[in-house]
Amino acid sequence: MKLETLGWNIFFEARFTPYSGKGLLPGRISIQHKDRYVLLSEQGEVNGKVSGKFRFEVKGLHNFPAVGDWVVFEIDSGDQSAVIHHVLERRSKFSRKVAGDRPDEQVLAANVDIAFLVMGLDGNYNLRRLERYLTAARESEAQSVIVLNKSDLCPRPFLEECAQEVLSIAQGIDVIVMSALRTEDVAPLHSHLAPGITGVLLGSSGVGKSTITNQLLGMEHSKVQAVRETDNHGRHTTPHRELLVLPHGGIIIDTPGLRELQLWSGEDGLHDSFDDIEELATNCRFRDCRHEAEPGCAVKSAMQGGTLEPERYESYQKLQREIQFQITKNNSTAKRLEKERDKKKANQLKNNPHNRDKQ
Ligand SMILES: Nc1nc2c(ncn2[C@@H]2O[C@H](COP(=O)(O)OP(=O)(O)OP(=O)(O)O)[C@@H](O)[C@H]2O)c(=O)[nH]1
Ligand SMILES: [Mg+2]
Ligand SMILES: [Zn+2]
Repeated sequence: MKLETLGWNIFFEARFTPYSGKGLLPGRISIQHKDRYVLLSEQGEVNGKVSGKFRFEVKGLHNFPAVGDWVVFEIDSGDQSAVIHHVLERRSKFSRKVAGDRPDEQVLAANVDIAFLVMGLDGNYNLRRLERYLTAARESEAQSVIVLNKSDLCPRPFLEECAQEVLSIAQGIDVIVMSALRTEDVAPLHSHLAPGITGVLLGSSGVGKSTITNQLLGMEHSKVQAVRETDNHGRHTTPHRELLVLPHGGIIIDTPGLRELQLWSGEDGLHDSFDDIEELATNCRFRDCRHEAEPGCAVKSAMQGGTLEPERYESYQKLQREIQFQITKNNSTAKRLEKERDKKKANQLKNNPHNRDKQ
């Protein structure tokens, strides 16, 4: 496999230079399965793990290799597996807060150029959820494209209404209306995925991400979930994120449906997604207007005048509260976790004679 077909370019080349010529090789993470990885490289597909030194020194979950990452590895002379020593600097990342209480960042996909935000034109359709996806996607530095899938299930008048609604919040982002059951419908996705460009498919479970992946590949690779099967064991929900090289050039990452997309630090994204509201607010009489009962509030009067949808304003407020809560929580828990980690490391050092010798 040539590195260029995997998305290698001068950015990564430059980051790899300090490691070249020492028996170290570049590879791209295709699958992550707990602590095991599948890498794509000039040597083909290799299975591997991070080195003991990496594991010991790494700070935070988000610094472990993620799908899409370029890593520096070495072939173990014994079992021929890959030993990962470094993760090259990311050009972009798509991450979320880890489910649960710890404010750990989980990188869902790295070095992504285009995020395809997939929504179904069936019961899955929800404009407010799309707004949340757009906000999170803006944080990633990837370009977003909205994909409204299952157009075959949507009666025409409703289809046009949905498309209009989505266009009204898309703010210049491309909107693709398609049915993944029709091969010709994936052509606009192909045209976004030029050779060496990496896309990721994001969206709820069952919206058709794997069906789209199979169409892009021109064959059945990812198992597709049969919606009519009610038995959970029969469902083919995608088990893990996977990076695949397309026959036309271009690279796609299929992901399992996101159950919860907790924003990591969506502040900048929030400003971009709702810049119409923020623009309005600059016309409020008071600079610190909360748009509640203040006189001369431009946001309130836009809602009364019908130029701003109250639902849009509500979701803006909701996101704002969520982000504020997240920031406060991150600050306090980050300090506590830092302490815990230092203590754990100190204990490991003390109890491990091998490490003690090295000190
Ligand atoms: N009618 C119709 N069905 C579709 C379309 N796209 C996907 N499906 C069906 O929807 C179901 C779910 O599709 P998947 O591709 O597995 O969905 P997914 O997004 O990969 O789901 P997860 O892997 O669970 O995240 C399957 O039964 C597909 O055949 C479409 O455009 N039209
Ligand atoms: Mg899937
Ligand atoms: Zn106001």
